[in-house]
Amino acid sequence: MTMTDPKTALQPVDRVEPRTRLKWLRDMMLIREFELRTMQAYQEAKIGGFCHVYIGQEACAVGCIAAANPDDPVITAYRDHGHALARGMEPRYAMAEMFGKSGGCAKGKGGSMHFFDQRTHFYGGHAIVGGQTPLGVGLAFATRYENEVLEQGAKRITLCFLGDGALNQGALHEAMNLASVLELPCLFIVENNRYSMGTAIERGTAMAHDLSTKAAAYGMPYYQADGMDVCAVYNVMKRVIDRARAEQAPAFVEIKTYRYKGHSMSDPQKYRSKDEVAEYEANDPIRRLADALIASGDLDEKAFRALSQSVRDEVRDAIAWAEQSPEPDPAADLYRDVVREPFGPYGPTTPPEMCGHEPGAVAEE
Ligand SMILES: Cc1ncc(C[n+]2csc(CCOP(=O)(O)OP(=O)(O)O)c2C)c(N)n1
Ligand SMILES: [Mg+2]
Repeated sequence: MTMTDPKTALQPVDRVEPRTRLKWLRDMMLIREFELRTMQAYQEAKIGGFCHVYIGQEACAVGCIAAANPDDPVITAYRDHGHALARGMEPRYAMAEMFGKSGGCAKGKGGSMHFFDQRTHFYGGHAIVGGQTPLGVGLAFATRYENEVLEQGAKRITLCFLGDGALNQGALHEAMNLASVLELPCLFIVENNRYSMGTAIERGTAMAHDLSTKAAAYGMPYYQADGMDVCAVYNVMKRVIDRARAEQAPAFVEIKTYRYKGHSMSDPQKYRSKDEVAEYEANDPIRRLADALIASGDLDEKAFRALSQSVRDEVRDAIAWAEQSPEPDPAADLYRDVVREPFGPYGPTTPPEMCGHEPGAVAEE
């Protein structure tokens, strides 16, 4: 594999159908509304523990996941609500997890940072910075092994998202090395939002101005996308994914993005100016796509308002559902789905019970 010029390596993708771009708009709006309500519920002490919102970064998850197949594994860090929803996790299922209720995707035992949904091939939600990257390589190994050795399943690729803060974790470098040596179809997708907690990337990361050097160290092609534009993300990712799927090889993608809110719910944000935040907000990916659809005649303000209302209704319903979902039962649930015996026997994880609500068929174990 050789170094790739991110500007010339990718041909433009054909114009995407307006109907598809309207779906992306709704997906981004759903994530935004879900998280605004999450912040409110957190302030009302209905949600506990750590909570990191993705507001501003929605185009990354939506654009990348739109370019993948539904059975391509997705894995990410703790800022995971957007990826799970973009992947199709039911908002009820996601909100109940935020509330720590037994109807949540991890039965209320994971919370905000540990979403998981096997049926949509969403493998978490991981709180250790960079910890998901060796797991992403393991998923890529599994899909390649299934396809080539067991002759089961199509060629798949793994979307392994990470923050810019994970660039300096040893685990990432071991993972990238292995993916390259074994030629595993793992896409390392860096959501470069410029900060790792309060540390600006150039303060903590060598060669921050040119992350292609990270890819070059492991012989991987490097690509770059504007994360404030969902169509641009899709355009890049469609080509990257098609190529990685065909070649069954890794790649490294940098998506330039920005988070509007603090790192977590308690962040005085002394490390950046209000003007900087306002500059990015003025280039908001949701407004940008809505304006483009209005300009092309595929959306009008009335339809946009109706879309906003439907998203608000869906999230309100998710909150109502989460509120009435039962608390986990400590006596019955504490050791459920926990591997206790060091040498087995291991049983399969039991699928979450939706407490009377079943959003779709549960994947076969
Ligand atoms: C191994 C490890 N070290 C430190 C932390 C504490 N920590 C939590 S989030 C975070 C910042 C990570 O930033 P980045 O990867 O850029 O992701 P972002 O929050 O910007 O999405 C740190 C240092 C941790 N969770 N894991
Ligand atoms: Mg970051």
